[in-house]
Amino acid sequence: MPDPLAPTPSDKFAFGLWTIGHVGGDPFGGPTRPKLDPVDFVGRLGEIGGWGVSFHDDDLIPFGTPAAERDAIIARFRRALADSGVVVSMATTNLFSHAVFKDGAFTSNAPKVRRFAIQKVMRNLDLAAELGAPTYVFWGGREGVDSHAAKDPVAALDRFREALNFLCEYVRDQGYDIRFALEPKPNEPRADIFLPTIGHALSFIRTLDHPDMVGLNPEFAHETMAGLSFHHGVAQAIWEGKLFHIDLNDQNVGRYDQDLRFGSQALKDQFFLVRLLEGSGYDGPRHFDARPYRVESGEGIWDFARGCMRTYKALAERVRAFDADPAASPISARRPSGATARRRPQPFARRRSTWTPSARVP
Ligand code: GLT
Ligand code: MN
Ligand code: MN
Repeated sequence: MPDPLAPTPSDKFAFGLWTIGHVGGDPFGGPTRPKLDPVDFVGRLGEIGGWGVSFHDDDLIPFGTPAAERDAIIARFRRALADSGVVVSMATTNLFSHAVFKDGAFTSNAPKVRRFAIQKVMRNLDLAAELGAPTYVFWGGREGVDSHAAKDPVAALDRFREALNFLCEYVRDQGYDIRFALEPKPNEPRADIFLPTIGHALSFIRTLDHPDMVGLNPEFAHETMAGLSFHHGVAQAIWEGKLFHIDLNDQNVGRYDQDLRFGSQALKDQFFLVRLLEGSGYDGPRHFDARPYRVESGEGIWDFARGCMRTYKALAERVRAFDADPAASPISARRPSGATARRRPQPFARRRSTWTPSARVP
């Protein structure tokens, strides 16, 4: 009998190269396992039923790689995608590792850094389009401060908006079929990061020139770090038509960004999250931004990946049982349905015209 919890491509499970491929380093210790070749990564992911892969530019093509070598890496990766059947479900930019971004990328106080950051995104957008990624994520890890004296937060939001407006125009000019998804996080690696929560990001999107092109990539760990209900945050993103992508993992309240295995900690929260996603009509990737434990190695990292996917399917199965249980009917009658989600107006779209720049704090 087939295993009902075995992942299949129709489940749309996806992983970033930096997740299962994480080498186990943390702020207090170096790597504990070797780097995975992206080609082996997609081959293995396809074998275990994964559907999509995501990557930062630097995950695939190390920073500073000469052009000819870059082309060879891309050609090799393309072949691996074709052989494995794995699709590129999302791409993003590393605007946080290199020292040039030590004080931010789009919101750096240095105009040269801001320009370089935009060029780095444009270059990887070209690759994302070439490889068919429908979604491009922006996680502004360094877009913040460690001291409030260091940056004018109002000017920083202007700069952030200017960068996204420019990049939206670029995507339109090139005719790429790509939408942007902002990933909020309250802190780490900066003491305070701009656009710290789903709510902040939703409000910011309304101020953009092309708000329809921009949505969210919320992450369970990040919203939980802020002490908020991920379930309610995701629900509001769905309600506004802004859930473009999602980062699934697990997290303890009040800790550093743990990126734990999906369903390893807040099982009840994850149950209601799966119920919300499955009932809402969301048909995007179920993307795991989780990292195998530092003690893990070899086959263990793939057990970790399988565990994320199986747990999602196990919870989806429990959700179906819950909603079919007459004892739960007073609750399941209020289940979020796809029809409801589609019928919803998008309130921000109607309110957009009432927003003017002068309404902001000068
Ligand atoms: C980084 C971060 C993640 C983001 C990635 C996308 S990078 O690993 O911790 O939450 O999703 O830039
Ligand atoms: Mn995280
Ligand atoms: Mn993430």
